[in-house]
Amino acid sequence: VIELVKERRTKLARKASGRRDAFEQVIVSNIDVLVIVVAAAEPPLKTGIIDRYIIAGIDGKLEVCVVINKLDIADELEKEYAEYVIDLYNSLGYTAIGLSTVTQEGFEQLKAVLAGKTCVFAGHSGVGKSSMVNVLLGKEFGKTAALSKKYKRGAHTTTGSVLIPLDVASNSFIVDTPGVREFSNYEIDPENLKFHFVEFLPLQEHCQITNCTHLHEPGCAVIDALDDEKISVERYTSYMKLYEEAKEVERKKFD
Ligand SMILES: Nc1nc2c(ncn2[C@@H]2O[C@H](COP(=O)(O)OP(=O)(O)OP(=O)(O)O)[C@@H](O)[C@H]2O)c(=O)[nH]1
Ligand SMILES: [Mg+2]
Ligand SMILES: [Zn+2]
Repeated sequence: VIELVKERRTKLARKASGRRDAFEQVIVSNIDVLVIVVAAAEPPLKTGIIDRYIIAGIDGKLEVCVVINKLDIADELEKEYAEYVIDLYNSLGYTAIGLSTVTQEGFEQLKAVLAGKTCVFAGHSGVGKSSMVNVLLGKEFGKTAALSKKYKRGAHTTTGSVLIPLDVASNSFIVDTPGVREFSNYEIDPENLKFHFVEFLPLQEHCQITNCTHLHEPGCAVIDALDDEKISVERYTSYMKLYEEAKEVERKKFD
């Protein structure tokens, strides 16, 4: 049989809700880099969605890059927080970049990530994914639109995923995707979740209890590291939240 459908090497997938059950929706496959786009302001920066995407990236065998856009409109506090978040993800080994499509700061660093790769831009609506594409192409390619005045949320301007050749000679492509209201991972095994948090991995062998969940056990090296501020409160909070969510899904399954 001639293989007409290429085997999926990598993927970005999420949980979608069907009429009866949740199912795995593959947003895009056979890409190299997941570029998670958030804004320093408008909409306000929250790290939870970054961690959800990182987990999807790990499961889909994707390289991960975190972009914090709209630095130009961030006030002092927002700028400080953006810097903190950039340092956090860089320290975890993910490339994190501060950006503005207005001042065009950060684009040299972004271009270095994109070179020779197929990348997907993903994130909330209105964070500036299509605006980034337009800056990279040097022309208005994708439609962009202001946030809704009333809700200060993205207007869901991009309606379908598009593959955009950035530099055919160097084999660089971007997939621009529609912004999401929220992002949920498909079927996380709660006991498997901890392996998606890279900073937990070198610590787990120092936990007193084998199979430690790092949530309540005595002599837990991850909780100790959290107390010593060696693990960020944001990342640990994401872990707790996602663990609870994954447990809840499991409970419902056996109901
Ligand atoms: N001040 C500022 N505004 C920006 C920046 N990047 C994008 N915007 C604005 O943010 C709004 C939304 O930008 P889009 O590029 O449409 O956002 P998107 O992420 O593609 O949104 P969806 O297609 O709905 O997912 C537009 O009004 C842009 O002009 C930036 O760096 N600074
Ligand atoms: Mg868009
Ligand atoms: Zn532990």
